[in-house]
Amino acid sequence: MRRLAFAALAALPLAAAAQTPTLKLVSAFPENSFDVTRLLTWIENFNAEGKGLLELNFIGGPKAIPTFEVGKAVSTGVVDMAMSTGAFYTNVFPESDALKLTQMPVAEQRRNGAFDYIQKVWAEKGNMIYLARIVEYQPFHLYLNKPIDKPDLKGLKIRITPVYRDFFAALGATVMQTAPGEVYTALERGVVDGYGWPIGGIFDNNWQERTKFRVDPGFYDAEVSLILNQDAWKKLGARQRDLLLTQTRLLENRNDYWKIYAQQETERQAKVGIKVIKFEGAQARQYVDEAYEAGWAGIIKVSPQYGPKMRELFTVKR
Ligand code: 173
Repeated sequence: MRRLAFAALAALPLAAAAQTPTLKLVSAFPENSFDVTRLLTWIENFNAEGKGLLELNFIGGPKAIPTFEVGKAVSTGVVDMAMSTGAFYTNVFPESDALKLTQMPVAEQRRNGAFDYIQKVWAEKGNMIYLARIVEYQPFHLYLNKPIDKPDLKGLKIRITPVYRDFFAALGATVMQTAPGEVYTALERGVVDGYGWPIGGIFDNNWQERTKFRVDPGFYDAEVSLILNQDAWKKLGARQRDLLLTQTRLLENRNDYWKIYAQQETERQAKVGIKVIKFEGAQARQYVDEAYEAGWAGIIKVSPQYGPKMRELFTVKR
């Protein structure tokens, strides 16, 4: 019996498994965030499909590589791949933050030329392959601990990333950048009066305990994507590339899920007593228009070369 078990074990392709080409992957979002849970399930499946051909090795979240360093790590090849958002790697190239401004689903971006243009800029300026957008339908919101009765943030200190900087600054806020991992402490210590974040995810790190109000409407669309170092891509063979494109696309094709998640998270916020400060009618329209105006002005200022074309490709004409 023991001999048999040993023989069976010896027959496993251990050496082959150890040699399977592997891409190192990190997340710029904290490990306990919902997107990461979803990513890990996907990786498990990827590795089952890719056995002997190509596998993914999840290294970790911001404890492995700090949130705002992840883009550099992918660009230079310290890691091969990452789940991140453009706002976290404006220190590689500033156009990265423009993806928050897309007004059509990524499926449409793949048809209207926007996706190809993103590929071009990401390769040229970031040494990156933009594989897939894996979060959509998640508008950003302003969350507050002090009430406001109009879109005026004078005297308020707000936690931001590049996503919100131009808009909240235009509304008069004093802004302070932190990684998601530092938001709770900033709220707890009263260092900030509020923060920007998408509709979903505030429960992942217990921010609901330190949040009184959400301001509606939301604005932009949160973008989280898979990016790959371009040199790593060049080293892959046809079958490996095919696996990578197929699997990342499968994940992207499930983005409709985020619509349900947005609804559930909205209800969950109401349940724990987070009150909604709601701008209506013309004031709401003005608020959202100002968000896009400030956002695009910021992008075009840092990228007169690509900004205007991105605006044209990312905007739905009304
Ligand atoms: O940290 C942030 O608020 C941020 O920029 C972001 C971007 C995309 C998804 C979630 C958060």
